[in-house]
Amino acid sequence: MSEAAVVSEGYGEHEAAMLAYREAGEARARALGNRGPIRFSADGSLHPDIAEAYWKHGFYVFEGVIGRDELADIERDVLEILDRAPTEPGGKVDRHGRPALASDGRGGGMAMVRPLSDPIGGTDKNNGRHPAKMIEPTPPADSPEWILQVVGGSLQFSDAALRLYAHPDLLAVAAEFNGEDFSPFNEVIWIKHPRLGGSVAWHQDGTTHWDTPKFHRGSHGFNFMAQLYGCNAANGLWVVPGSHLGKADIRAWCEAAGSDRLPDAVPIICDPGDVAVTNRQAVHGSFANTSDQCRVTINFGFHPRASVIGARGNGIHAPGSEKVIYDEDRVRQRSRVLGLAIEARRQRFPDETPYDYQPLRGQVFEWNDTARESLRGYNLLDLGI
Ligand SMILES: O=C(O)CCC(=O)C(=O)O
Repeated sequence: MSEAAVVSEGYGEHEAAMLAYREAGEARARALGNRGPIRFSADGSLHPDIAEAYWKHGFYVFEGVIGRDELADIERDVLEILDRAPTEPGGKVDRHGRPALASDGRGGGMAMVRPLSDPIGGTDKNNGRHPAKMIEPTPPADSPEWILQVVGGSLQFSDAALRLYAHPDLLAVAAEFNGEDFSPFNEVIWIKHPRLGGSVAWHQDGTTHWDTPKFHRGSHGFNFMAQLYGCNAANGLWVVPGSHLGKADIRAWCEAAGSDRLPDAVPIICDPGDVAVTNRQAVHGSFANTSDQCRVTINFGFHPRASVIGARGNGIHAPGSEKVIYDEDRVRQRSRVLGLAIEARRQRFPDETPYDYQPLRGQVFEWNDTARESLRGYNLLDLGI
C-alpha cells in the first residue's frame, strides 16, 4: 500500500530500547508453541493441542488460513475504503471531494487519530479500560493531521470482509471455544499506517463479567484477527500470555516496568493470510507504528451465548447499549448478518462446504444488492460485553 512519502524518526530517544524490546519479544513469541495451521481431529473437533495452547496462552496464530484470491479481494476493498474515507473526524467528504463513507450517519464509523498518537491511554474513555498512557513518538514533519485507524461496522463496507466472517474453519473454531450456539460480537478493520499509525494502550477488552459468577477463562469471548499484509513486532498487536485468567492491574504493571514496554508481553507474528485468535480477556495493546510496513487487521469476534444473554451492554461498541439488557431477540437479529455472510461466501467460493451455524439451521438467506443495503447500520446492534 503506498502512503505519503513521510520519513519516520522512529521512537526517538526510545528507539534503542524499542529495538531490543521487539527482538526479545519476538524470540519469546516464537518459543510459545501456539501457532500452526488449523487442524481438526477425526471426529471434527479442533485438535486438542491447539485448544490447549489457546487456553494456556490466551491467543493462537492460525497459519495460512486465507488464500491468495481471498486476500486480493480483501485488499481491493480496503484500498477502496481508504480512498473513500473522510479526511478528518466527522468529515463529510473524501480526499476527492465526494461524499465520504459513513458520512450519512446511517451506521459504521471511521475512527481517525493523530499520527503516532495514543488517543485513549490514561483516559476514562471505553469505561476506563486503558489506564496507562503509551509513549507518543514525534510524527514525521510532513504527516497529515489525521489518519484513518479503525473502520467500524466494516461488513457493510466490504463484501470481502463479510465473506471472511463466514470462513467455515474459523467458525468451527468459534464453536469450539464458545459453543455451537456462539453469539456475534462486532467487526472492525484496523489500519496501522506505515510511519503514522497510532498506538492502542494496554487493555483487557471485557468489561462485564470479571467479578460475577459468570466469569471463566473465556467469558468475554475472543477476536479473530486476520492479517492482510502480515504483522510483526513493530506494527502488530502485543499480548501478555496467560493474562486472560484474571483482571490485571495494568497501571501498576506499567509503573513497575517504568515504561509502556511490559516485560512479559509478546508480539503476534503473522504472514499475510494468517489469522490470530485472541481471548478478549488477555492484556493486549499495540505501539505506534514507526515502521515502513502497513498492518491491516480484519477483526471479528464471537462470545459464548450465555455471557451475552441477560448482560447489560457496555456502551462501547453500540451507542446507547448501556441502557439495554441483551436478550435472545437482539442476538437473533444480530445473527442475521452471519446468515447473509454464509450465503455471500457460498456464492464466491461454491466448492467450499458452507458452515452450518446451529442457531440459524433451517433458515434461508439470499445475498444480493437488497441484502447488502440491509446491512447499513447493522453494527448498531453490536453485542459488546
Ligand atoms: O489491532 C490493534 O492494534 C488493537 C486491537 C484491539 O485492541 C482489539 O481488537 O481489542
